[in-house]
Amino acid sequence: MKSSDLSKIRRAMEKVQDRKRYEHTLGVAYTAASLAMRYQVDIGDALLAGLLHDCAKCLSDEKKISLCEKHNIPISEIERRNPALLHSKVGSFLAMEQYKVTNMDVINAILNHTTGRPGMSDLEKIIFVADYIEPGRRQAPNLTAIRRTAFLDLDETLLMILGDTLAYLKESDIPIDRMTRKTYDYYREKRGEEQGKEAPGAD
Ligand code: DGI
Ligand code: FE
Ligand code: FE
Repeated sequence: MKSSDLSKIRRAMEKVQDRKRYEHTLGVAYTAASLAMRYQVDIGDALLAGLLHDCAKCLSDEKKISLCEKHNIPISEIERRNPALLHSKVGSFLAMEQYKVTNMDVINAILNHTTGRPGMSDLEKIIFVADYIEPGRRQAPNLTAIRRTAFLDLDETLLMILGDTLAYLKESDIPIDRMTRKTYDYYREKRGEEQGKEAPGAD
């Protein structure tokens, strides 16, 4: 991806997003680029996925639903009840159709940025994490520790974010998407297996 293409996409986001969302978009793109440097992921891919991750966020619920219906994108029961959840799915569709992104890792990073999924690539993890820790985010608990951990251990950071998100959703009585819990369980089990292997004397 040429830097002129990235500038074009940045300007497009400035047009389709309100000011606060655009500031968040820039924060995610640059935070993702920093994490890409740390974890040796392509910096251009991180910037592109960061810029586009919320490209469908400012569409109305009706528009998100009608785009899904028009293009045969399935809507789950929980998405129908919480159409805001659809912005990742619709965003990954628009990234392909409207912004002509062909790199499937970038598309998956957009698609999975809200709930995560088991077995994420490093780029997917980076966008998921950058979305939560970018400098403009202020309200989440434990941000200081999560930001520090992001530059030490990506899987541990996923667990911290997913744990806090699940707790927040439960507390607020907001229905939980099955994938959010599945992702949390997957990374908790993965950590358990890794710790089991590292334990002294374990065989
Ligand atoms: O689009 P952003 O606000 O930048 O961030 P995001 O795409 O991660 O969306 C954040 C919102 O998504 C936040 O309010 C929590 C919510 N969310 C995450 N997992 C779930 C969820 N909402 C529901 N209903 N169920 C989930 O499992
Ligand atoms: Fe989002
Ligand atoms: Fe976001």
